[in-house]
Amino acid sequence: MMKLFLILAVCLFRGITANAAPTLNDPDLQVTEIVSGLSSPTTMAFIGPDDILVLQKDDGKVRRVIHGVLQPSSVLDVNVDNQSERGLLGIALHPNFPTTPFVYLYYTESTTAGDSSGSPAGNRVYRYTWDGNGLTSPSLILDLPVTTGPNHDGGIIAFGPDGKLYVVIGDLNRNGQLQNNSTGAAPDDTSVIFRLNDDGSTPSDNPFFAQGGNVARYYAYGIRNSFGMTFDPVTDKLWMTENGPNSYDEINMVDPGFNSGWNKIMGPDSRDPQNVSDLFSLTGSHYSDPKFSWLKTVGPTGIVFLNSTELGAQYQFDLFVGDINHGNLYHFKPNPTRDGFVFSGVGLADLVADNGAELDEVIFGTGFNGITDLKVGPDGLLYVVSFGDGRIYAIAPGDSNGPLGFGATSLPVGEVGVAYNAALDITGGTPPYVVSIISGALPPGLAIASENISGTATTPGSSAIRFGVTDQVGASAAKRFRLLVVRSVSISTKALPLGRTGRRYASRLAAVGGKKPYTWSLLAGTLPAGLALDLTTGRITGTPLSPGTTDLTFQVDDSLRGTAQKTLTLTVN
Ligand SMILES: [Ca+2]
Ligand SMILES: [Ca+2]
Ligand SMILES: [Ca+2]
Ligand SMILES: [Ca+2]
Repeated sequence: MMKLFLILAVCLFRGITANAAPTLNDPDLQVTEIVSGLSSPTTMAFIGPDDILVLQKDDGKVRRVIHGVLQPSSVLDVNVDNQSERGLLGIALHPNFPTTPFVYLYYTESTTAGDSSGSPAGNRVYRYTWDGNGLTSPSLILDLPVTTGPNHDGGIIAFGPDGKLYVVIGDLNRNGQLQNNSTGAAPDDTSVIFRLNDDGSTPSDNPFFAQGGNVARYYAYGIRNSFGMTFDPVTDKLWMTENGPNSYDEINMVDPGFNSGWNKIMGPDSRDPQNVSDLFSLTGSHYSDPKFSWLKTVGPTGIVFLNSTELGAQYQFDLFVGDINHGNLYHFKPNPTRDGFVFSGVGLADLVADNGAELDEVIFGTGFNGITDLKVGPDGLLYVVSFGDGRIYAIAPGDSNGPLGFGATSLPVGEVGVAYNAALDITGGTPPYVVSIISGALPPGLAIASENISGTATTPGSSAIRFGVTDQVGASAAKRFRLLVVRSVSISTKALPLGRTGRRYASRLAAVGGKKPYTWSLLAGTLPAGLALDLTTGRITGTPLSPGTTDLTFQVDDSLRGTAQKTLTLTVN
């Protein structure tokens, strides 16, 4: 891990960023870019829906992304030392944020008046107050060592479901008791996960509290370095990623008093020549094997449980992990007791990915160009920070149906008194859909149900209506339609002209309203012999053969299925 940021920095300097675009192994999911243009982003926090604070490692700036737009000015700019893995590294919101508007930051503070490389003052946790626009009123709540370093500074901070602040720092390349060297220096705040109250004071229920001194603040030790901590939303237990030297990266479940074994044991104890008896054991501590290890190191970083069903019920509460070396995203299925994982391949029965074939089972996505953080957004989607791309991505259900929209291009004309039914024909996105009227109103008598407009209009007129549609994953679209309702069709002919026996006769039935073309029929009565009705034009023509008077009931049908009848009298002299 120690060289990873440097390697990435070198690659970026040379312009070697031709990584493939991020891709996922699940064809039902897709990667969308939320924002680009970040400089070496490390970690992020959602301060609201579509409102993200994200940290930039090397310039100490906290940037804000609102609705996918990177705000031009930073909300905070601190003086960091950015040598190797030092810099602006970790962010956590107070559990009662924004009611309690505290934002906590972990960074390597510089001794200089600007950013520096090689002039660190300390690794420090400050508590800031979010005022709606910026981070103000810094208060130092934890002051940690920074030498030897310059790598293994840890930097992830997170509040647990117990309301306590957890802070991880790596070994800073030291070799004391906290690195399981019993004859080394006394506990010196390295290789540790701290557990603190929200003001930095020490909770009395910490595992080593009774022993006082430095160790009273510790929750776990023996950690080489970590770039990821998260809490299981089901069990409340702490999980973290740990970075091995040239073998054995780890995923650990961290109970109070956990000793991860570094630097006597890395990876499973059974694979390591040294044993638990070789460790430095604080009273009340315990060693546990990792729940998963990579034999060949990948630099695991961000870790999060997907506390949502937005990617499908099959992923709810599953664990996701990112790496910095390859830009891979990994997926782990917890076992029923949620203290380990379920694997299908026999090669992972030993909980170690020994080769690429074994690792394939847990690779969920690739091409993220150096992941530094994973978070579940307020929208339930999985967000990924790409260090190399300077981007935040979101993983969301794919729209294999295409983008959400309206299939209907216009609405058919309605007619007063005639049953109406028109489909807006929603397409794309992820059903089910919710259709609503954003502005305007449907003509009286019509209503919308699902994506259909139906009913019987009572009043002629023209309406402009803007419809909106939202799909299951919150995508939305809108479209404006005009809906014209014409008056009912009626026969306007008042009387039929008189006919004369043996003389040519011609008249034409007329209608108004509805929608042409009309079609005509004779519903009752019989035309005088010699006359005929043209059903298309409504013309009555011919030469009547004999005198008489007949009542004739005509019907007109229009193209909107409107219909009207009228009885007229035809007299032939
Ligand atoms: Ca700065
Ligand atoms: Ca370990
Ligand atoms: Ca061993
Ligand atoms: Ca194996």
